[in-house]
Amino acid sequence: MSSRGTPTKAIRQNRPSHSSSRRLVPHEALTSSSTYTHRPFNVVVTGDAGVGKTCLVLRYTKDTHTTQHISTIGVDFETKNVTIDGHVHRVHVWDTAGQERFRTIGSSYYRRGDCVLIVFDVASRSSASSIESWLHEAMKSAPLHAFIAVAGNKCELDDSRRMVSADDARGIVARANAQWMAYHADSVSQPPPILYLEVSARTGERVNLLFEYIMNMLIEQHNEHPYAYDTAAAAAAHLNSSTATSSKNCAC
Ligand SMILES: Nc1nc2c(ncn2[C@@H]2O[C@H](COP(=O)(O)OP(=O)(O)OP(=O)(O)O)[C@@H](O)[C@H]2O)c(=O)[nH]1
Ligand SMILES: [Mg+2]
Repeated sequence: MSSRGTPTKAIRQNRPSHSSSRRLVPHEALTSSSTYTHRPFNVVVTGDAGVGKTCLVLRYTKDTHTTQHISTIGVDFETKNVTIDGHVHRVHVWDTAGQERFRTIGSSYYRRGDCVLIVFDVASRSSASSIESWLHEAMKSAPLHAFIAVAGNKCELDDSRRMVSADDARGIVARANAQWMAYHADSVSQPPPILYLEVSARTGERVNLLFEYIMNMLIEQHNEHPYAYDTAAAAAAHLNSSTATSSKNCAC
């Protein structure tokens, strides 16, 4: 991401839109808060081009589907309110482009990702092999508390089209999970294991379940570490730490 503001926005103005209601959102939206008790949860969706990230996001947020593949340029954004146990939670879902040339734009969004959702296509072996490299992207940029989930999309396809069996996928995710745990070996607490679920954005199968798991995990994390999710408290903490820093640097 360049320092000139929102290059994604500039790029996106030249592309056909998936939906007329889709909003172009500046980077600051990642931290915006409203009347909710915590800032929005950020879920960053990644994976190879064509695996169905945009379809998955649109199935979850709008319950719609298209058979067209219009490559995402940069990053798109959808938002949804979810009521759980009488509390309204807002989730921002960041739909990143799978094409190689946009990798650097996407990685800047990982930084505030509370969850990184890696999607692969069960009909594409190479997309499953890429899970590890997407996990490494998350390791480079996502916060330590980020929850990692993997979705094997297009699970409604019959066996003749399927190239990655459920067992193969579980093996790949287990290896990724071992790396994720090793990455946190020196952390005070170990992260939850990587979640794996097969879904179909086309039929909607298990899409809500996937996001329910993610939301429940994020709510649990929020309850354990409310400061990380409360913008007012975070701002106060930041102010205190900068006051501490400036007094430490004071020459008097
Ligand atoms: N059979 C099947 N096709 C799907 C499913 N989900 C998406 N597709 C198709 O896969 C193609 C790519 O979907 P997109 O959602 O645009 O893929 P993407 O991962 O966002 O691709 P990029 O934006 O280029 O990174 C489209 O033709 C979709 O209709 C699914 O669950 N089953
Ligand atoms: Mg897309």
